Amino acid sequence: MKTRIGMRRWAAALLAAPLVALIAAAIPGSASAEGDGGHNEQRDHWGVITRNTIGSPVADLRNGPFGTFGVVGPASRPPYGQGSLGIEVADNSTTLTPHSEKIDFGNEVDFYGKLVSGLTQVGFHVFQTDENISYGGAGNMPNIRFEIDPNLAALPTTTYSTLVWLPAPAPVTNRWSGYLDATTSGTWFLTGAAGTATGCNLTTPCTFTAVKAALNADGGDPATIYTAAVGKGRDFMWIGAIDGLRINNTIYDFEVSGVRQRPAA
Ligand SMILES: [Ca+2]
Ligand SMILES: [Ca+2]
Repeated sequence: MKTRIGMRRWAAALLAAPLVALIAAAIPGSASAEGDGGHNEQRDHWGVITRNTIGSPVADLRNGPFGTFGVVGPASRPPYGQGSLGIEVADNSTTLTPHSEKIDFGNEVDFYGKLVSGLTQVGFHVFQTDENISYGGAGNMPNIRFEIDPNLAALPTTTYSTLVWLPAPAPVTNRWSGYLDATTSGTWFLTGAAGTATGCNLTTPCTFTAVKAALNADGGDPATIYTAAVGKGRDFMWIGAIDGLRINNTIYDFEVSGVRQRPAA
């Protein structure tokens, strides 16, 4: 009986869906599937996080890069769609100390309040160049950053830290990498007091599993996410691109038209 009611509701929803879409398309200003950029827009909350950006770096939803010249096949084009997030950060262009720039391109809405312990899949594809390695070594790579409330019992007044992924050197240069899995490669650290308390700081970074365990060890209120971002700085000059950021079961496909969500295979 229950199944039959469920089926009827499902069938009714299926029949109603095209009608809703038609109405949405017909009413100016209504939220359609493509979105209208209005107040109820859910599609794309991604952009430069102003608080975390220093200097005048570039985070540009761009076409390509297609290359480097002479490279053919899948490594010569963005892994998803036609475009990517181009990042350009200089190392000596502000009057601040250090003089380097910083960029965070992220989302301050959709991850807010979610549990750090709920992060199971994280990673991206990168376009790394030999020039970037000459500027800062093989470890000169962009990062994934989650601003979080660490909620550590030992630090009751510490409500902010950034959980940062330091990728391992890119496996290939001057072309697109495959998927770089942040849960199994590179290291993670926490900024500020939470880094000191957990032992997962910039000097002694941890594996993904270890930093999650360190945040969980005290029990009580769990660590929660404020924002998610990809970014670079402040350290070395870096000019490259990122595409296919994965967070759990969603792939964020950076395109000129915006950030498209794709279900992870
Ligand atoms: Ca793309
Ligand atoms: Ca806790």
